[in-house]
Amino acid sequence: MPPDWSHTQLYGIVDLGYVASDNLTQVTRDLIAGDAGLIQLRAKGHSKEEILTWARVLLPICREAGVPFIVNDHVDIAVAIDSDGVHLGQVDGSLQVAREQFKSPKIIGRSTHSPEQAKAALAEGADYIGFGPLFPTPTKKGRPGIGLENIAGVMAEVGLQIPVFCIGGIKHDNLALVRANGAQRVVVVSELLQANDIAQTGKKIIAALNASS
Ligand code: 3NM
Repeated sequence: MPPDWSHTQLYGIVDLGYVASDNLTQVTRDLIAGDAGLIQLRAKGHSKEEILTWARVLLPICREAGVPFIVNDHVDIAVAIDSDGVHLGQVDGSLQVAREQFKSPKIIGRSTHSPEQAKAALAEGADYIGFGPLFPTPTKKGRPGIGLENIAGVMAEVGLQIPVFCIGGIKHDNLALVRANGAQRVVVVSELLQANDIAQTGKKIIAALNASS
């Protein structure tokens, strides 16, 4: 069984769009030190061979820390390295088919971009969802921000059953607003990966999520 990540508030993505390949290990360690409770390897545009190589290096780092390691997009790579799970977008196929590829229970997440997609992912058996992009973001170009107005509804309809990670353009500076609209968990990519001190920034993000005002 993967470790219990169900109380995780910060999901860290090691994104090759921001991290040089020779820095993946250090960034993964820094995200874990910043209390990211789930780590994903995201390497859009890279070959399966490269991703497999990187995933093999990062998995044991996460295992040792007790943080589940999730592979973005590639079920076959996740199966090959026996990762803790896989994250699939809207066009990446059925969650059930993905689940059947693994020999043991795994964490399977889905990106969702509307309340309808969020509910459908829950019905389809997702273990968690991403919900966004709340704001337009250079990390996922070409998508409009969906805004904050549907977070509370999705939290009520989906978030009581599976973790909902809000994503897309979230920064320490807008966290109070994001939280005020109902978010309890977030994925922060560019701000974390571009921070001078990733670990300290991660902790600051979690503190802001838990602030009382
Ligand atoms: N998925 P940043 S938004 C990887 O809405 C990703 O599904 C999204 O990066 C979605 O924190 C996104 O730099 C990018 O905005 C998040």
